[in-house]
Amino acid sequence: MAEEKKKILYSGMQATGDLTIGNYLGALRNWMTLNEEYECFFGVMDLHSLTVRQNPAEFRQRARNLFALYVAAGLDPEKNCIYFQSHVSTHAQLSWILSCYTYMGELNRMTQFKDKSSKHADNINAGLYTYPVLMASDILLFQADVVPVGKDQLQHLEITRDIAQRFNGIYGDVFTIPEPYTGKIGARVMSLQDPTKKMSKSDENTNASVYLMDDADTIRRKFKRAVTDSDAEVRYDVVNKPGVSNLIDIYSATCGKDIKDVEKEFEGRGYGDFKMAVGDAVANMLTPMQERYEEIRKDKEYLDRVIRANDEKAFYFSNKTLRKVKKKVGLTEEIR
Ligand code: AQP
Repeated sequence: MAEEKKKILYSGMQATGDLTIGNYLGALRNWMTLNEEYECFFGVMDLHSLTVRQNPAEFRQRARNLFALYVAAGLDPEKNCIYFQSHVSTHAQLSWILSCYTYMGELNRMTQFKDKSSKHADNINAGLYTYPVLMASDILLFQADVVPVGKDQLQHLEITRDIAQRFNGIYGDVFTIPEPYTGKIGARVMSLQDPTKKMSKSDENTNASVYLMDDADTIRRKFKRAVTDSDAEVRYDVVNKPGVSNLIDIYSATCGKDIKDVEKEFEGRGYGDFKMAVGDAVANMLTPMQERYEEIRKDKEYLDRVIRANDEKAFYFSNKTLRKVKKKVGLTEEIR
């Protein structure tokens, strides 16, 4: 019997900072098992990262490190397509075409543009504004059926669907209309210094985030200094005890324990003990990944080979869509 064709899943991360345990527990860790059910494409979204000014030398390193981390975290580059967005020219090309099918009124409604422009008031560039069109292109090029998105990206997935439906309405069925991924979603990890906002890789306060490459002492120190409250009871209550609740979430996601069991485990033990346990658990989770990462990062030949093969696969796949789009809109065919 012919094997049933897997649905396609698309996701990626920006190289805007070193990955945090938020990126890991919230996304990367769950990507590992998705390839059993889906054909997966994961991008290093380096073009998106340019909407914020980057130091070129650091950025180049960081993007390569991000790729190596995908592999170190357990993403098999033979079973998933993991690649650099900037190496695959179809992204930029489709993005231009789709920007001609996107209305300013739609982009004006994007809340992330408003948030990011207030954060980077000295650099409100057009890329920040048209970011959702590039994101739509990423997804539509691969004919993705599903996209794992956090709440803050849901609006961008909706505009992706609108653009695709508009295009299909004019030219026939060109794009698959993507759905949000509804499977198991990872934990939402909050800042250790301000538990009302999410942990972010670009947060300037390095004590607010635990990075995947932090050593065990640094991790323990960051958890020890994490902002909590004064009543010393390890109890889950996001509204009144956001700091402790965030630590419970992290511990629960790291050890695979239920929140109720975590509360029971630390009943009457105070915050000092609890913070130490969270620090130890996170350090133990990260150590094997850090060791694999060091090995992979040193093996230039292996990394180059895997990057080349995956870039080619991503180009081959996405170019099928781009060629179709170009034909539909009436661009002349290339003569080679
Ligand atoms: N704190 C978090 N908790 C759970 N999941 C998170 N993700 C990010 N932060 C948390 C998930 O990680 C992926 C990374 O997506 P991205 O690189 O495109 O950017 P982002 O969501 O804006 O992540 P950051 O770390 O906050 O980056 P900056 O600082 O550049 O804005 C996504 O799947 C996201 O849901």
